[in-house]
Amino acid sequence: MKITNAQVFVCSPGRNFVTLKIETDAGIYGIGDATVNGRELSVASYLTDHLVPALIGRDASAIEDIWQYFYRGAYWRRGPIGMAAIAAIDVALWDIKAKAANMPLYQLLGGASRARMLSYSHAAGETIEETADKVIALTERGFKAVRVQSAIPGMPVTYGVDKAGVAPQAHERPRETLWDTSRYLRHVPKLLGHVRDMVGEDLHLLHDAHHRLTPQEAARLAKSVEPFDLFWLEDLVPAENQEAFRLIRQHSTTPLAVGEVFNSIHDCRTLLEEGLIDYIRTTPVHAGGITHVRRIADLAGLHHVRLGSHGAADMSPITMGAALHLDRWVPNFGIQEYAFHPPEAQEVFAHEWRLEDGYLLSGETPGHGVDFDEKLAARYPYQRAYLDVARLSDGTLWNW
Ligand code: CS2
Ligand code: MG
Repeated sequence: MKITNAQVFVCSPGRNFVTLKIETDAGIYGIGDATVNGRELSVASYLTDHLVPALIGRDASAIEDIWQYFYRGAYWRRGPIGMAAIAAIDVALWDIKAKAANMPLYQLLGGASRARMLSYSHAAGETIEETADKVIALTERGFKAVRVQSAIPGMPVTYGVDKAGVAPQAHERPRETLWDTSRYLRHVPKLLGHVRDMVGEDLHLLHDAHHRLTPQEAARLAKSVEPFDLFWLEDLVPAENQEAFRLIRQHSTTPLAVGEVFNSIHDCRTLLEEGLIDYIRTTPVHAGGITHVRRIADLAGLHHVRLGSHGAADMSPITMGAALHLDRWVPNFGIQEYAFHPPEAQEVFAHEWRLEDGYLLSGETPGHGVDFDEKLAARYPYQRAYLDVARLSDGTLWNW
């Protein structure tokens, strides 16, 4: 089966997405997600200008060889842009192979290890009380796990909490937000303690520190929230320095999750091999597709680490589809994040996967079960948008 065409679409149904469609001489096509929030056009160009010309004419069934060709053959390996481009090709080819085999994609990976996947979504409020109410509202929708974030008194804007519920899309240049670690470290134990008191013992509670702390501050926070029995604390520290997690591990048994910004197995090898984390957050679109996340998941499994893939709304429903087929197969599954996509995106990316009583179901149609409506997508043209930037009160540029 030969690849006859590959097209890149950049559209903005509620937010920007980059989609790759690969067509073959068998009349079967596959789609992949290439979205990197805030750098969409870079990935689109990496595909259109550099990878697609060398993709046309190749054997669509040779997924591994194509992955190796574009990874090793690039010379400039790794990095979020190149790995997202390779990921889009990889997921589209897995979609094609599963359609050609007339099987849902998880069957090609080794079949189902579970029927449904535990999921979590986001509760965030301006106050601790409002946040608790939103947590309870998600439990009433069936969620067994909820990520808990709230505004921090004295900080005008806090990550994950915006009046509209979603960070406003900054189009001219990034919105600059203020960060104050001391206020944050004092507030979060109160927030999580209050919510735990309100919801009881059974509900899984998660929290995302979004890369804001130093290892010492992270160890302090992880220790301070131990009484609240969290499912995980996420992204406590920027993880370029993987060894820094040894300090956190020595001071606390609170489960740790890292990895949504990782794009290769090398970004997490020490974390996994030394058991410094409990969940790895890599996801098909950012970490080289199904081919590479499968390798990361297998290494993680050797070291008692479970897969807890990133599932924010700024990755298209294609990535959710691919992730759920991985989740369905992977023996060391932990949890799947699901932050609801904008309604326009739900229309452009028709999908079989669905949420039911707090669990996600992958669907059984051949492929990953997600489609892409090119005509409808054309109604939502790309609009440059930036992620926020954070600064400390003295103006120091900080991690967002
Ligand atoms: C967050 C993301 O869902 C999460 O865990 O870290 O929403 C993250 O802020 C965005 O994906 C950044 O584009
Ligand atoms: Mg996160």
